[in-house]
Amino acid sequence: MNNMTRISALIILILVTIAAVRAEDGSRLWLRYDRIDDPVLLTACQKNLTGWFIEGDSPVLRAAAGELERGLSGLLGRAIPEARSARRHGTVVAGTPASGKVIASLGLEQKLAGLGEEGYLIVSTLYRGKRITAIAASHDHGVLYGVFHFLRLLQTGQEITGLEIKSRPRIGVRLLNHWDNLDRTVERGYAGRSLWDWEELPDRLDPRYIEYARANASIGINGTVLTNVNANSQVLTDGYLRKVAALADLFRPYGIRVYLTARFSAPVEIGGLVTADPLAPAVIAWWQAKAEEIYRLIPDFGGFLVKANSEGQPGPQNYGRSHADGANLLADALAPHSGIVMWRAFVYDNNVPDDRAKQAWNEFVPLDGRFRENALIQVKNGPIDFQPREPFHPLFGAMPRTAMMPEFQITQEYLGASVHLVYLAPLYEECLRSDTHAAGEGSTVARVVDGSLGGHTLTAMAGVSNIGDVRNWTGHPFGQANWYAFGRLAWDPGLSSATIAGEWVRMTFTRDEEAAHTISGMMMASREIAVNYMTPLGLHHIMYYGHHYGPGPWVDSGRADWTSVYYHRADSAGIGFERTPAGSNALEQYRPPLRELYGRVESCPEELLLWFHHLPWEHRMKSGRILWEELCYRYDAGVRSVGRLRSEWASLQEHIDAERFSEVSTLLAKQERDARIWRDACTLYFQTFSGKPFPADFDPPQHDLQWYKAHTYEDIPGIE
Ligand code: BDP
Repeated sequence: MNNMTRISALIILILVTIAAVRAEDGSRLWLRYDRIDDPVLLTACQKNLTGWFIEGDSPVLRAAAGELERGLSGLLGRAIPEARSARRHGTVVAGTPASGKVIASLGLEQKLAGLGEEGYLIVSTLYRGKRITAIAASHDHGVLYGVFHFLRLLQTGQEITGLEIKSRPRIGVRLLNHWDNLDRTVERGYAGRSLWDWEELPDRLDPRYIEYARANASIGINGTVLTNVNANSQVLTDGYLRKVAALADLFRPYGIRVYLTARFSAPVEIGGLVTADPLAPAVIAWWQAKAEEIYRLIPDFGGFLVKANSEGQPGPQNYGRSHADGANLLADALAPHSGIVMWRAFVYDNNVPDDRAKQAWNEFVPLDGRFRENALIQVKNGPIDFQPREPFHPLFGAMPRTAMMPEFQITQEYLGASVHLVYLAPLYEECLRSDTHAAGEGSTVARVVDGSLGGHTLTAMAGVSNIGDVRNWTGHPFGQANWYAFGRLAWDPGLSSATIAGEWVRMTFTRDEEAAHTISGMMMASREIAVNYMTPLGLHHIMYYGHHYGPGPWVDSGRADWTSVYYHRADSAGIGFERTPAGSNALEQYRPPLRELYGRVESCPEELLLWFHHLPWEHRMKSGRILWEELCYRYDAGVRSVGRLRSEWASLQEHIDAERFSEVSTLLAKQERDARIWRDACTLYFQTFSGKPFPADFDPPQHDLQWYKAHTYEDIPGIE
């Protein structure tokens, strides 16, 4: 190569490298820290932010420092290294009163007292005559969270002067549940393989582990259950525990503890015992020794999550013992080390019950008051299984003497996998805001969960992760919003899904007001749209057997309460699951005002109508249409609305980078295609019962029912 060729090769290489670095592959999540693009705002921020420093030194404070440096330098468009003091106007000082003299001199102790270990203050104040921003907390973790909050203000284009912000989490334990297997497959995962590379751990530590920890810390998540609820006891063996310890070491500076799923039969499978009976002394001793072993390696290990006696998982009932006996066995082993047990209420009886929706309540309510202080019951948001819409689970508010935590699904098992744009925060919010009436009006699920209703101090919330090893973490670029929203709501269940969407869009896509407004609007509409084209009017569990992605209302074989016909109960007389006293009476598990509300056809919200009632096809709906027509209308409206989402997205081209613009466009096209399949398949199938023609303005299905029954999906990640 001559010199000229060398130089041009070098230039090309540099350009390619810059392009690659700038590639918008979504890997930076909402922590992009790109330079503020509004010149007026940028100048104002540069003027008001001249430097930063962290008072004190610890791994957590170093993580906070790293984030401040990275965030401020990126957002302000120039390198801003750590300053040595607060002698200039516009310095950001972060720390605790114990870690340095600036924060100590501000007299914030009183205000900080009520904010706990994770809460923080962000205040604009004067220090020796200079205007500074103080990010103060009682403990280092609070400082880290405060730093992320401050950066969020900049990322979302908010004021950074005159600040007087106070925040503390309303829920103590804010967890992701990974349904990740040791072979790196992910149950109901649609974003590639598990992040945890068990073969390489503990020797090689993938840099993404730190990225993962940063992302979680930025939204307040402080724990992660690394393994699937359908557990493998191998993870509790020495070799694996050392791998888990390596992850715990990496996550610790970001305030994240690790937890594991405990397979109830582990004492037999890896301990050589002949029984796992929770009352057997040898079993008790085994778990105690196991806990000691774990805490020797991981001093801040969080505890266990357990799925027992459900869908084939072993549990205490195998030995004639109760869920309380099982949970307490593990709780006692963990208690000396301050660990907790999260015992799931998602239980499937071996016998098919008269109504699957009643089972958890029936099994758990009699056990109220029998669980240890360090045990929580982890309850899915609804009584069936992460459906597009369910009423809140009646267990919330029904066990006042027990700590209850909700489990939401972030991965979209029943909501279009990583292909459909469905923003789930409205679903989470709907559940959290539901009034259980447990102690009169205003006894919302959020108040059960944050402990304020029952006076519980141990509080927690879990989200089943949608994260995998694909470059953008979640497959669908908008899947990131569900991870983000879960964390934000776990910190403050009172936040609105719209506020969260607004933040996320500005951090992830654009700060252009109009464009951000359009994207938030798309997100806010998306869940109801999916309900319409999948399971309108309270229908549920009519997905295809196995993959749950497409429609399968005809599924009628196998265990009854795993079939669709069990749930929709369509016949020539009508459709819907009668849960009033005239049917299964699941209604009885709700408090009287709700029994009345849901129990009467006239007052039952239409979106839950077929959840609680079996109604004739001719039933007159609020729209004036009969039920059959309304059903067709809803399915159709769902598909049309996806068309609207597509054109809204198309209008945003100039505001979105080419890579993500085209990725989302392609996904929306697929979503429309598959929403249409839902609509056509379900209306054709239900027509075989209603015997009625399609409404005049209803575009007839594109194929016959046989075609839909035989249809398979070749291009959906994670679906076979
Ligand atoms: C269902 C999933 C199944 C899970 C189960 C659970 O289909 O893969 O194992 O929930 O939550 O939704 O245990």
